[in-house]
Amino acid sequence: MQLYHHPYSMDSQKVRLALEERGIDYTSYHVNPLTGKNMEVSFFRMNPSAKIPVFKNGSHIIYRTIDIIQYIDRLAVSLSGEVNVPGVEKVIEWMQKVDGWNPKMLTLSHIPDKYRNFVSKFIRRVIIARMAESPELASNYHEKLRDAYETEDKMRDLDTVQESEEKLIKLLDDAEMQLEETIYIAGDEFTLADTMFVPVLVRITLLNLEEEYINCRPKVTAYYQLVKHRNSYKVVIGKYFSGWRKHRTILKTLCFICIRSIFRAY
Ligand SMILES: N[C@@H](CCC(=O)N[C@@H](CS)C(=O)NCC(=O)O)C(=O)O
Repeated sequence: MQLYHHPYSMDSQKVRLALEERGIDYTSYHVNPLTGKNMEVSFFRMNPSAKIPVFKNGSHIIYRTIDIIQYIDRLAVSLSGEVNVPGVEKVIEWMQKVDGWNPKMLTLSHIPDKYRNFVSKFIRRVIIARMAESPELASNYHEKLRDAYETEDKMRDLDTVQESEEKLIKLLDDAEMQLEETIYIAGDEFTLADTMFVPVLVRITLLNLEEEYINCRPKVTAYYQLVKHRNSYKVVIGKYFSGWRKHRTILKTLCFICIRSIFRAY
């Protein structure tokens, strides 16, 4: 089994937490979308959406995060011979609710224009370079270029950013209410709904928005502290986000883009 992912991608974190929690071994491939690695022909041919994560088991390839997580669950159940836990509807309901929030707009709106434009321009150049290498994939690459321009337009529309913020607030308010009654997000056991929800909190931390979104919700704050003790959290998140490590990946990425831009090596 292979997972194509990146430590900073929220959806990748969801899948990796599920894999760790279920104790499933896999081969890990890092694909950094900020350096345009997701546009490389071999990856792009397998996955023309260029999005991560992608999970591969033999010839079976799964692209949607929620589908990957449900597949992992079925795999774990069949490996361990256990029957599914009760309360599964609540778990699915929460998984879908969390899946409904896309972090893209909120994230981009908190990156200074200067850096955002620099990275976006670099990615567009990478797409054009890969398109020249593989003209047979041109229409798919064109679609990614269109996406990139559309995202820039959306960023200028304050309503889109506000919509994303409102959706996040609703999700966190619902979580706060739920956590008044249960220890975890879909009951008193840690479930796949939690593996999906924790990365949302991690993204808020990464954007330095804890004060605004987390600390004002006491139940969510306590829950976040609790899940940080889990081994899956330490492996998937802690390893990359504790102290100076948080800055290392970002710095490495920016250096890569700077050097490639200087030498026009896309
Ligand atoms: N396939 C995912 C979406 C994943 C997604 O949006 N991934 C982001 C990173 S978290 C990505 O790969 N962005 C790069 C791009 O769009 O080119 C799903 O539908 O659940």
